[in-house]
Amino acid sequence: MTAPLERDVVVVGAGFGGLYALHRLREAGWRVLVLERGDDVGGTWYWNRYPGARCDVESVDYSYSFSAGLEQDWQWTERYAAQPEILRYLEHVAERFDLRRDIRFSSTVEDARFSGWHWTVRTEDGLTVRARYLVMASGNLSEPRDPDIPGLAEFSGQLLHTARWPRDGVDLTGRRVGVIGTGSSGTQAIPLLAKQAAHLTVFQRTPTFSLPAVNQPLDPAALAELKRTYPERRRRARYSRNGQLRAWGEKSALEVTADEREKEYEQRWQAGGGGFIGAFRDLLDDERANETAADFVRGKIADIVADPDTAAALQPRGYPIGAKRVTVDTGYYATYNRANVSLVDLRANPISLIEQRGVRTGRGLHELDTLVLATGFDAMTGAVLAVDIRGTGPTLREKWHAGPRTLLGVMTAGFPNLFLVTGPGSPSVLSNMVVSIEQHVDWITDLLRHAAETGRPVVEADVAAEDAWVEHVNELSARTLFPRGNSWYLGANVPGKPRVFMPYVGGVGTYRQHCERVAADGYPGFRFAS
Ligand code: NA7
Repeated sequence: MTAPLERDVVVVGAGFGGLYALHRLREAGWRVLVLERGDDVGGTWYWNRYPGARCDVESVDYSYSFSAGLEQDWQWTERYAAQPEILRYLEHVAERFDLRRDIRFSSTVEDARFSGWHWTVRTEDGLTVRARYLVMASGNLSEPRDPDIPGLAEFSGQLLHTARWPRDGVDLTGRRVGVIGTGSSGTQAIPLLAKQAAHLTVFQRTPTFSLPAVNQPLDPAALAELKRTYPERRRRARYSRNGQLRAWGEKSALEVTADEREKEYEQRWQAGGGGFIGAFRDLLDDERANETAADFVRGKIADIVADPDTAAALQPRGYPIGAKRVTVDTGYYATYNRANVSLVDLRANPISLIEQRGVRTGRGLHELDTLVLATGFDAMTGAVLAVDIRGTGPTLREKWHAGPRTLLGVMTAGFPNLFLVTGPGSPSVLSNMVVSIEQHVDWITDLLRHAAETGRPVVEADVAAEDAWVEHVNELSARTLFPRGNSWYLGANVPGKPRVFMPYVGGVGTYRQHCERVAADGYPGFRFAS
């Protein structure tokens, strides 16, 4: 057996989180090694190459703020950047900050053990690394899920998952294509698949509330002007509700007249993007307020979709808008007006079986050449638990069997010197991820400096502090409508996964201020030892 590599910190993942962790920790003087399962940088944006893949946060905000030079030099071309542009950006970051020399690619981490005050991390291909600290930057939406549908393996056509799209693309010209799933990935891919395929059949289980992106090219003059005020823009994003500069309505949807409400919704619909959900202060808290927004979107669907039965099947009912992540699309509903697109409502006609030649539902066999799975991810905990992590007591899989438990979403008791970047219990997927990633990595870096300076390098979350945080996170979400949808936020999309609302809903700014106070007070709730 070869001797293990020795480093100060092992980081798992080379997406937005891992790249910044490498840069920041290396600058702070630590010897860092990143282990990445892909063969290049990019994380989410390396894997999700399906047609239409695009970020639903505006590009000027969904980008690093740590380097003024980078910020000024990089030219985003669209309001919402598409996957190839974001991947080019991350490749540029890797070059610019000379990151690749400390990344080992094609390295899937299998297990990690804490003993002798160190983590020993092993990869599938037999590499062993010993490090004092382990940072999981493995992503929240990075373990793709295949649907549990009998017969999936029997399908003899081409089977694709949006999150594992072939690097060289796929030519669907002349093909009969089916898509299962109408979340963000499905709604982004469907309009483009429809343009290429001979026929597209969409298998829809739960209709989504989709909002128009109103994506557009960025005007260079406007971009230059924006860049002049970047520091202020970033500062505001860091202390905002979700890491984006959205105008959040201060009124209740129920205190204004129906006309005023309609006007506000219409204006936000026309402006595009997820800002719609901030039209009134109580849309995510009050069922009746929420219903007014849901009604508005259902009305839009009826206006756009020509066939009344199809429109009715596309209209979401029975859960609040926003409780499942709203999708942001380009031409999604209008796609159903195409002659080569059909919708199968799985609530009326469930899939009974996937066969060699296609998908069988209550409406018979839908013959397909290609089947696209847009069926999502084992979100938030999937990638962390894919690694067998053993601390000082039960394994992480055992500890989290009833749902994840963390202190601030950044550490979990019983696992000294293990850090999570944007883990469950932090704003994470409810925020602009880049803002949250930078905040977590900066905070972890400061904590490690504190540990080194005080000569107590072993740090662990205290169980009582963790219990209190978990309770606080649960209390906050229970006051909202978020737990009312069968969403991946709750783990509801994975059969058998405990139903726990995982992100912190209190807002990015509030969370950041809390973390700042914890650091300023000498990290209460965290125990340091030598
Ligand atoms: P999502 O949002 O989890 O969407 C997955 C979709 O696949 C959703 O419509 C599911 O329906 C559907 N699905 C999953 N399993 C099945 C089965 N067995 N049968 C039929 N339909 C199924 O994943 P995405 O990749 O679209 O987006 C994830 C996030 O990535 C997104 O929110 C952005 O933040 C980026 P369901 O709703 O469960 O009934």
